[in-house]
Amino acid sequence: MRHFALILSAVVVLMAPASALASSEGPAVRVALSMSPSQKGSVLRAVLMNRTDAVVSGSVELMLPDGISLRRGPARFEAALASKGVEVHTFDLVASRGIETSAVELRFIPSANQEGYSRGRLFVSGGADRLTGMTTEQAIEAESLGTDETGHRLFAASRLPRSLDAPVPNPAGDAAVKGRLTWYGHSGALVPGAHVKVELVPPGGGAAVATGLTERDGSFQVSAGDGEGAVKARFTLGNDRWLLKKGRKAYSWESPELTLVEASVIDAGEIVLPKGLPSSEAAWIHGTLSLALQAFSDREIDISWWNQVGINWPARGDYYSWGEVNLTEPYQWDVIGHEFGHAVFHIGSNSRSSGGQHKIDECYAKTLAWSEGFATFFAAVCHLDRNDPDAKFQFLVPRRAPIRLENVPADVCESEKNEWRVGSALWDLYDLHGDGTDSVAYDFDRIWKWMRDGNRMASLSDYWAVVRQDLPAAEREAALQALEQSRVDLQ
Ligand SMILES: [Ca+2]
Ligand SMILES: [Ca+2]
Ligand SMILES: [Zn+2]
Repeated sequence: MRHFALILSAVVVLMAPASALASSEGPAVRVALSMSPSQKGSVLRAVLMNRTDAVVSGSVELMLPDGISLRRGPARFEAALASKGVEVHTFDLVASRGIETSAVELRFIPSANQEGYSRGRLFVSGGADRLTGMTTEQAIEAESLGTDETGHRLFAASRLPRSLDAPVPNPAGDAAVKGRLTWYGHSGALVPGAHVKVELVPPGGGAAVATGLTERDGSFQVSAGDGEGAVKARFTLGNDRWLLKKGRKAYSWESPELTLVEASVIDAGEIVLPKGLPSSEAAWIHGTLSLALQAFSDREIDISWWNQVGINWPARGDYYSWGEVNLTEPYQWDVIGHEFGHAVFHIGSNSRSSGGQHKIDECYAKTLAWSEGFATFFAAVCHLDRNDPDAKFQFLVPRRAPIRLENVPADVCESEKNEWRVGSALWDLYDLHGDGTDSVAYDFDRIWKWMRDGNRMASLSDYWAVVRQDLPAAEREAALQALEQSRVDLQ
């Protein structure tokens, strides 16, 4: 047994570099909410924790659903949290009527970044005398219709009211279903549900009789051959490139029942995920990942290397580990882009990375800075405008947010051992905003090709060696000037 244990630990050590845990700095202020009954009604308790060594100032804002109000006191006030400080605030809530599960949200908005925030959220229900609370995970569990034998956690989608087309003969001779998938995005507007797996399944469960994918505009048409009778359209947030899940259960929504018509296409109409429910927010993550896919597909870049990546939500932290992306908040587009950038880096290139502690404004191992810097750059390619004179993020590393990529603050450690500067050097190579000594703009297909060309690259200098070799002599100096503007001092 002793030998066995030794062999096992050797295997773990060998595998670690390829699947290293890469996590970004968490929120500067963490918010936790809980609900408890009191003699007068219901008390919401908010615990605010400053996780940094500095004072963090900002505003606290309580957002209540219709039918619930605050007995007294302001719903918004200023706060300054001491270094590593913890503050507890309580709010007396009054419900004017029976409340169906609705979200109570408390945001901490730092003064330094009015666009960014961290939040605590509690799903409350009950009556005038007493409200009870559920965490996001409990609420997702509660609204789920259950799980099926194929490992899907099922939810109900509905059909938006509109008149449906009558069945039309299908030239292909199959019984087929068409329709369109949408959901409510972070802004509250309906957005198309692209790149989503669609299946036709028997209403009582069982094997799918047809499979397909939604298009970029959310539309789909799937064929069930000579199938007949009732089916439901089932939408799973994933495709060949990723799969949204909690633990081992994929997130899936089922439409109302449809009836197949022999050799005809029937119209399922516009299928929409429920508004305001936490499970539907998994779709925001899917929408963000669609931009990562489009960064490649819009440029017709080969992605045959890209195996399906598991996306775990809600998770306890934002990190990439053992081939999976773990996420806390579905609205954090830049954090999601960064963590998925780690997945792309690991799966699509054989670049080296290393784990360990890292602070975005400090210097450390250049291999760690290389992998972190690339992940941040990838988030920028997915989301930021190449012409932006002040390209920046919103939620990434709240301690220093907004993280400005085109204009790095002077106090950030100067070297290729710093991830912020590695990310900004790659950004200058790519962006169209000429500034300082940056006069180049290579599109992502070139930048990705160099990632693929490199062999065991372990730093930005290693990357530059690959770029340098590929560029015509006349372009080398300008490319080097663009990279070195970020004070990365390449070898
Ligand atoms: Ca540029
Ligand atoms: Ca630039
Ligand atoms: Zn990272």
